[in-house]
Amino acid sequence: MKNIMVTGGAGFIGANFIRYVLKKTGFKGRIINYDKLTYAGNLANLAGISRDFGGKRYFFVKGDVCDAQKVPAILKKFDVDVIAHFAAESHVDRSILGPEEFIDTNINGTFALLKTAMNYWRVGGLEGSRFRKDVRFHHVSTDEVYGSLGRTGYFHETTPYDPRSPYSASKASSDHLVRAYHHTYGLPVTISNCSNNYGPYQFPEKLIPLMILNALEGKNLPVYGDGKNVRDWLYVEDHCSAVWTILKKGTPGRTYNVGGECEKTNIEIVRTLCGIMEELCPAKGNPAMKGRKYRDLITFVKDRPGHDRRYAIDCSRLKKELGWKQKYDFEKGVIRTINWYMENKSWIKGIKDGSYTGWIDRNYGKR
Ligand code: NAD
Ligand code: TDX
Repeated sequence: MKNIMVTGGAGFIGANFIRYVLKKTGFKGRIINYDKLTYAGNLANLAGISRDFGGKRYFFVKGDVCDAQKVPAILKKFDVDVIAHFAAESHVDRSILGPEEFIDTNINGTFALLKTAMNYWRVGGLEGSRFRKDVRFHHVSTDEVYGSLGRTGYFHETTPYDPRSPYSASKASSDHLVRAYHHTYGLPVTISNCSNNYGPYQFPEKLIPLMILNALEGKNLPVYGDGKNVRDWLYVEDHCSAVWTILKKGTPGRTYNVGGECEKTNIEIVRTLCGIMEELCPAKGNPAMKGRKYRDLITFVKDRPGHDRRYAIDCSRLKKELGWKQKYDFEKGVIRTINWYMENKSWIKGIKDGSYTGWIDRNYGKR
């Protein structure tokens, strides 16, 4: 791996992945962060990286994965040999309110990338395609493609797809396209299906950061339905190490499930967060709390339409075949996450006042 294009590298997981690869793996090549900078993309997620590696080993390019002119130009300009495809519309609630962008980016965007990667990496004609030996297309996907579980059982790599929200349907569709490009043309792809992530730089529309920020501001903590839906939680750095492991050791054409082996109901999560926050930043000392405890803010609200009841991942393939394992247990991960949100007030301010969307890369084009 010499030149890795990370799509969606200004988002939550993509930015953590770029940090992880440049700082923790010994990787000596270049990373090209290709991101459209939607509401979820924030170059402040990469501020230190840009300062330390910018223009030498880290490059940002603002662009849409659907752009049939720009993507090939970037692959050529940087001689990209690996694509780590994180870019997506990622929030289930938004997909319910407006699915169009999910279809455009998640399905058509992945299709456009596959076509371009194939054309750039192919050696010879379309019939019986052959590819450069050193290339890889890694597609980052979700456990939500498998549908919803009852009280028992796990999602395995062989579990039939049964997506139930516009978000998961769009991700399932993109997974099928990625696999089709492998089976039909031989494109060297790998796919990972991961459970719920949490950690630094997560946009505060998702459960954990939303609850932390609302609690700090003394606002209600909205729990959908009866709060008994179950998710399997993984600290984001463990997801990054999983993707890196798959890039290094994964078999082309293979899918790997990634999970925290940490099932919790939503209400358990919210109560745990409240408890840990009482220790780290007691409500008593928080003027916004006006004498209440964080737990008093918990409010049950109308359920999400079509709300999947339980997700649980069996990630034994990744552990047994590639030797990956999680490093962070839930308590350790959550303490790090709460501390990060308490210490990064200017990042939060940028999101709250909208100023984070004003970032542009003034050096691109001058390099
Ligand atoms: P995110 O919403 O935080 O970030 C998405 C990034 O993609 C943003 O920077 C955005 O600007 C960029 N983007 C969106 N549309 C684009 C387009 N058309 N062209 C280029 N860039 C575009 O998402 P995330 O939580 O970091 O998720 C990253 C990936 O991981 C997604 O593919 C998601 O489906 C998958 N995933 C997420 C989780 C999770 O818990 N967050 C779990 C499993 C899988
Ligand atoms: O305010 C809330 N209250 C609440 O009860 C929010 C935002 C969520 N929830 C519930 C809904 C879910 O059961 O918490 C659970 C987690 O919700 P989200 O953080 O929105 O995540 P989820 O819908 O599970 O999807 C996430 O994990 C899989 C990511 O957003 C996806 O991108 C990923 O593929």
